[in-house]
Amino acid sequence: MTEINRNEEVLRLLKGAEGRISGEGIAGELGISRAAVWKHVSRLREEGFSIDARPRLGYRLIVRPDKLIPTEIQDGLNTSFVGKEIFYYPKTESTNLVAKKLATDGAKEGTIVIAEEQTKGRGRLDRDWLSPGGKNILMSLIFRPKVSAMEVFSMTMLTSLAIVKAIKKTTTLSTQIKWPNDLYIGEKKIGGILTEFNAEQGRVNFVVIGVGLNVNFDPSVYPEIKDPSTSLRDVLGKDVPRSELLRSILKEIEDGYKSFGEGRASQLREEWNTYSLITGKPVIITSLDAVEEGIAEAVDADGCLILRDSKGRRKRIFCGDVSLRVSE
Ligand code: BT5
Repeated sequence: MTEINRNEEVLRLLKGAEGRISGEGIAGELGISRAAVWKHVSRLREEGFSIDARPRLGYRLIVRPDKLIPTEIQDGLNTSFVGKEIFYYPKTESTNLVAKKLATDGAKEGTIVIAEEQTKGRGRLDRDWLSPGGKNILMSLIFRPKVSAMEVFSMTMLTSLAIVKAIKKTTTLSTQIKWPNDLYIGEKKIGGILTEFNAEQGRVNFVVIGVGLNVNFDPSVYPEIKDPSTSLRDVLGKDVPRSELLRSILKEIEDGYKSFGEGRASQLREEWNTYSLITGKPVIITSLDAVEEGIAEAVDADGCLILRDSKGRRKRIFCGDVSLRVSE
């Protein structure tokens, strides 16, 4: 058993105890010394748990922190490989940046990087992703799918679908997906995905999927976010437990990834299309060298948007560097 697992086990016993549990009791259950129990309790305290310790009476868990620390996330996580390895940072530049380095150094598939705060959070095209510390979900996942670079968009698709499902299960709220990588509730953006990958001769070495999801922050504190934005808290009027939501997201992503690996990409796409915010709507698409208008029909197998122009002609728009706006 690793040290992290032991920490979790100690936490599980503290949570399960009605009132106090003695150091001896924990030591006996886990087959470790009382000094080792004390060491784990100290580590949990460093992570933000408030644990009362009384000589002879034992330990009592008083407060669980609202932090996305590995011990909290892994407690009750029922995935087989996603989130088994977690790198946690109270503050870092960008979780995608960290994940890309880890992936280059050989990190295992399913490894995740989580930050409470980013000093250089990024969207696509080097845009900023803004989020106050400790309120939202900022994470990156590492995958090593056996696919060509052309198929990478499926990873963005399965992630957005997974988030929609996890939000529904955890909060009952309905979220929609705005092609290619945004999540919306109503007319407001609640999250975004930044997928980056490394490939050689067309074959993918790794994919890093960055997820920024507004959970408990108040978007009005960031007037610099120009597009209308919201958070789950904003919509529900109460805080959402981040670790529970995150566990659900990880499970849904793993399930989606397994489906994808088993050749069910078209099923995922069909499901994704049912949550699409723009289907059937008039849209304006801006890329570096063109502006195109038309009706968004669907998203095809390669993740391209099928746009029908005013003359009825259909055009495939690659999801690369485009911005999309629903026209008035
Ligand atoms: C995205 O880009 O929506 C992808 C965002 C991915 C962020 C995650 S956080 C963890 C990981 N590490 C990173 O560094 N990034 C990923 P894009 O579609 O380009 O949208 C960016 C635009 O969204 C900005 O120009 C703002 O207008 C807006 N925006 C910024 N922060 C926002 C927020 N918290 N909520 C809603 N909109 C926001």
